Amino acid sequence: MIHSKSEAAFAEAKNYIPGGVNSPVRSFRSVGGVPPIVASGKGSKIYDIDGNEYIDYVLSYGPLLMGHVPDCVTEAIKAAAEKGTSYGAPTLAETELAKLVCRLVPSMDMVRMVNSGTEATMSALRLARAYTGRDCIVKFVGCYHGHHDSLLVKAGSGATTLGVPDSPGVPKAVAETTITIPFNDIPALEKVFAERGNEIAAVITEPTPGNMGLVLPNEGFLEALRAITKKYGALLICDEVMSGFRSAQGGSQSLYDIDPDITCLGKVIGGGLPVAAYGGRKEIMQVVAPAGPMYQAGTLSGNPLAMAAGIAALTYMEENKVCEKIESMTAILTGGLERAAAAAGVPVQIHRLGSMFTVFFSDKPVTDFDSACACDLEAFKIYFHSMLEQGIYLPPSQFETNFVSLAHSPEDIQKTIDCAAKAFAEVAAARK
Ligand code: KE4
Repeated sequence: MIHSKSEAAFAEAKNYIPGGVNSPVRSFRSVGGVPPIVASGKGSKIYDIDGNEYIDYVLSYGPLLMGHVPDCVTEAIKAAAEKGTSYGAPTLAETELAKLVCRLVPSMDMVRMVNSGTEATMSALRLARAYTGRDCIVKFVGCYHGHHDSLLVKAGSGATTLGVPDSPGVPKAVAETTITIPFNDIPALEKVFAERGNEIAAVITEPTPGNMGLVLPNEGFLEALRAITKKYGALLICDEVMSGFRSAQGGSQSLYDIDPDITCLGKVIGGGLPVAAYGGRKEIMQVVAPAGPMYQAGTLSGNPLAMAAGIAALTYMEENKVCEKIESMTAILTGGLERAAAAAGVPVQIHRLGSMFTVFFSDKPVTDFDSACACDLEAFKIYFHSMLEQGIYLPPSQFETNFVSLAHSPEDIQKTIDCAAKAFAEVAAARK
């Protein structure tokens, strides 16, 4: 593949944007090389400015459930744009999307729209602190909930990818109110609550973490989490920004039958435009201004373009049973990847949930941050670049999750498996 135009464009971008990107993981910093500069996307494909075509498993890190520019979303955005892009006033579309979200995620009686997952989790924390009158929060090492101070502590995703899970700039006083424990570690959870239970406002977790790669909860872990938070009067915040409408139509809380007090959503809810949300039981959400005293606001929150895109995406998803269809396609893909890795003699752990999956380069189970970090990152690099050069665009980090869309065809899946067979063979050869 030729990448000369991307190389030149990326060099220029770095003169004006830190690292040349507006979000660190896009920089390829951890895998090396120059990221293709994307010119367009359609369906399951993206095209870079050198004219290369890729089957896309990043899909904007989750939002594009139907693939790039599905007609249902594009038409809705065009129609909304012709009427107006933002008003700073209430609109019918905001209530329509709120009602749709509350129906699809029954633990949410009410919901507030914001513009990013970071805003959603930041606001959810403030709400938990306001509702309980307590200051401390508990998070799990390797879970990523966005880049605000309280949660950028032992965070996953780009923070781990770039080796800065505890970012400079987070005040010590703030970090001290954030208690971190390993995911899937019930004894550690019980110890923290025994020692500081009456200080803890909430536990926030990705119920099925996707930011250390896709790591699944052990049997009984989420149930124990729900029980102990109830026992001590702490709130349970499920951060489903990634897993919402991805692990299942009702999110991971529907798969594990967990009833959180607050849920955060993002990505798919906006159909590719900036929408995120936090919501939960009415008695909790009534604390949010102007109904209650907890302040949170946003100039572009609930803007008409994003609402139109979200309504179109979620409506199409529900009416066409999209989640089920993509799940079965994803299972075919991961089955093929497992067979290809075995044939090449490369030990991998492949985790799949709904339309999300991660290939961990490890010969041991991956159940938390430490076991994810023990993966063979050199092997991942070889696999990643081999796939990229063959026209398969994967998230450029072992600590990310891959996504499949409705637009991924059986031919795309088979090509991906065939390319992976070659990539695994390159990994095996490099080990000799
Ligand atoms: P944003 O602020 O990036 O919209 O959402 C933050 C966030 C919150 N919670 C979860 C579970 C998330 O996965 C995210 C963001 N996910 C990453 C992908 N691992 C976004 C990619 C990026 O940082 O560019």
